[in-house]
Amino acid sequence: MFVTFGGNMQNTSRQKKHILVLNGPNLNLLGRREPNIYGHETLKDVEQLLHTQASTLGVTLECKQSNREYELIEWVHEAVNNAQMIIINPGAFAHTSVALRDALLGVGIPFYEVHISNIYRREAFRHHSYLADIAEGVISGFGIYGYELALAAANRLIDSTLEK
Ligand code: DHK
Repeated sequence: MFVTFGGNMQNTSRQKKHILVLNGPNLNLLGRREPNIYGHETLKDVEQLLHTQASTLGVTLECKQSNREYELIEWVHEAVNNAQMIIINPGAFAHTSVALRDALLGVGIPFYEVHISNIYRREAFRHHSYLADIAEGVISGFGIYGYELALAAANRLIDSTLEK
């Protein structure tokens, strides 16, 4: 059972740890998309890595990708029923979507924002994220390793919340 205290999710059963991993537009093209920037691994490779890491950590994961803003928003809304943390690579929606920001604010689930590339070393329009200031943390420029860092950190954050 999940209850909300001041916007933070708490698992009163102290058992299952569940994390939602969301990838936004064009991340389905990982592996073939600008490999000099995004690397050679596919999204499937990334998700497999995360599932392996999750089972070691004792966390369950749900990984989803969409090119549609509304779909990502609906998944954020649905996460209120089962996820204690969200890891999201919003793709270009980071730089455009007030609606995705509002959805994350609306559910109050803590989240980490991940970017494969270092967005601050790229075009100026990528330097601003509508999510960054409401995220627990932002990881940018570590390649796909950024997802693994986010998962490790999310697991620790959930543990620290459950201990309280
Ligand atoms: C992915 C995208 O699709 C871009 O629109 C962002 C981000 C950067 C990434 O580095 O993962 O600007």
